[in-house]
Amino acid sequence: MTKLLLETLKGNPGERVPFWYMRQAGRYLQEYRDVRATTNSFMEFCYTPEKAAEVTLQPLRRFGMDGAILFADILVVPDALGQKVWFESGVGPRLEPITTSGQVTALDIDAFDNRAGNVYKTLEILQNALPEGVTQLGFAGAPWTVATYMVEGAGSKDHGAAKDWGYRDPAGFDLLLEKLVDATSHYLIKQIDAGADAVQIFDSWSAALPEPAFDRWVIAPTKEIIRRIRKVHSETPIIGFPRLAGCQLEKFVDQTGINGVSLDSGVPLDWAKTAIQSKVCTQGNLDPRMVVAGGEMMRAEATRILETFRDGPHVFNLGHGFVPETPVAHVAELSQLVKDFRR
Ligand code: 1CP
Repeated sequence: MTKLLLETLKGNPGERVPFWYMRQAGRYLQEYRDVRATTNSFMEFCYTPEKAAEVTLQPLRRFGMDGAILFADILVVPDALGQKVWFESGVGPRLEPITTSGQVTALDIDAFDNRAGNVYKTLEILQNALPEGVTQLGFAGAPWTVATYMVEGAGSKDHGAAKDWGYRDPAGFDLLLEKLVDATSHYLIKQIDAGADAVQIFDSWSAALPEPAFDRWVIAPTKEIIRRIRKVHSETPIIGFPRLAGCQLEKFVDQTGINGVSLDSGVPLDWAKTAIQSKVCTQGNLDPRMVVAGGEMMRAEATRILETFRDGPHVFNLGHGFVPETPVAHVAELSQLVKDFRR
């Protein structure tokens, strides 16, 4: 059976527009909360293949998405490199900050698979458990976004610590990004080996970087990761998500050689149809808060997205992840609307 999402990412759209949602697994689902409650630490939860595979499948049973996104987190990479990572409830991710080149050198790529091997095992379980026709998506955070957490030691609003390091000591900061390029390329190649049909690189914090920084910290590392993956898996589609990159999106597409781009909700549709979809597959971009609200606004905007991109390859998705308070009934209604739409 052909995989509609995979074919669409390769530039061969079918009769229907495939869909999946960022954070389709997560706290808005009772069954996720039930499994989550059986493990204390979030990282340990990510590293328990049976549980991670189960929560990957849960949203598909309810809503019939065309894609199953591996359940893990972007912070697996620093954790597997040996940085201490933990999640504090009500606060979010915490890390022991890395601020010197000495600490970067100490990050140990040779031991990476001791921890990340659990994630490959999740994908192996899913290979046998996935419904027919469903595309398996792997993912990783992009080096810049992962670096913001590694340097700050937590999530941050302005990524001040990472920027300060990069602007004061560009060569030193490059060492960290290079280490992340090595780890992330390896990690994504191993995910594809273990069954991922396509992979997404999340650059959630690529917003508001000045042009030279965007070129050096977003485009260059992403381009290098893509080059390394293609050397081994030349046919596997790669989706980029330089969130809130605005008009830098166009050069991101031209210079990285990415196969698909996930659009945040602020990207104007007609512009993206001309500037992006004419070159690669587009994905997105319903505002997740519209699914919280539901109703006519949600239906109208979802339909506008489907109609704008109907003539080329497009994957229906959100502009960012579901929030925990999203009503399940709204997700069900949205999913039916997308499934019923014909190109
Ligand atoms: O138990 C919980 O519900 C904790 C919430 C949660 C979940 C469900 C976290 C903590 N991570 C995840 C899983 C996750 N994270 C997935 C797989 C599940 C799916 O999408 O269905 C993916 C792809 C991610 C990716 C991720 N993690 C990103 C990139 C995408 C984005 O949201 O921008 C980022 C930035 C993270 C870091 C992270 N993980 C979790 C939290 C609370 C955060 C911090 C976010 C912040 O700094 O605002």
